[in-house]
Amino acid sequence: ENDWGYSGENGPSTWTEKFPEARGARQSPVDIDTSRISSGGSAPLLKFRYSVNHPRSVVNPGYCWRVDENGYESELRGGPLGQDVYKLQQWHCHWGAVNGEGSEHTVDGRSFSGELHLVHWNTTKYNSFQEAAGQPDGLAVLGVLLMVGSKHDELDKVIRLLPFITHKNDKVTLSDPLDPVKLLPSQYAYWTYPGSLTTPPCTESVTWILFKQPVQVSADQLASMRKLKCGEASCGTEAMEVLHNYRPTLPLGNRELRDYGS
Ligand code: BO1
Ligand code: ZN
Repeated sequence: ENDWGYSGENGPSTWTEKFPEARGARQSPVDIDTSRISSGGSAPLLKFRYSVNHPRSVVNPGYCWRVDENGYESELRGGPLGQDVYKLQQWHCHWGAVNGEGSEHTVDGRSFSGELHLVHWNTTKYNSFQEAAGQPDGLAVLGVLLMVGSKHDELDKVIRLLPFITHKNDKVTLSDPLDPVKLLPSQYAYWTYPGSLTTPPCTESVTWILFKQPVQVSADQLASMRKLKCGEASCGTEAMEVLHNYRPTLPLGNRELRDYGS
């Protein structure tokens, strides 16, 4: 049972009571203050190789929608990741109660309408996602800022299934081919910094790679996300909607924020 969430009683300001790591100095998200970035110079190229044709699970864990890759082969390497190879575990989304808010990271104080997270773990050094999630170089999350615009066709393969996973712990199988690369912007310039999971346990194990170029989704697609409920079906009509699920930004402190690409 999840007792944390995004409401007044169980929201981000209360997480530190049960998850002391949420008080740490390497927390996420952060505001990307473009005036204090160390330029990385020439961009180390990010390389991804994702499987397209395999069944995926689309899940409502009670605080977002999540697509599980179910262990199928994939590779993320390059960029700030050194020689290590990372594998895609799952991807999910954060959004706001209204358009114009909902991203976890902000850029010069500005919020976007949502943020997609593609969560990878270091298979070079660790044997499982759970093991990697506890290590400082265990995870790499690709962040994609979402803005309101035209309908996103690849994402729609998931959005179409959301009415079938309205309640917490609901789960369906997505059998259509889906290419995770199509969820990324066309330009691969990014910001990177060392951070944490943005939900409990807020473990400080993530190399964040946030694409500078936002991706468009439609207002209808965002509205479908807000219909998900955080309670189980047995709660009946009382189960509340996940109107928003983003953590406010935390101080960057003395961490280095690097900029790659133009
Ligand atoms: S995020 O991309 O920073 N929003 C993020 C947050 C949490 C997870 C992945 C990405 N995964 C969590 C699982 C928990 C598990 C934890 C540590 O990883 O949801 O169930 O305890 O392994
Ligand atoms: Zn996330």
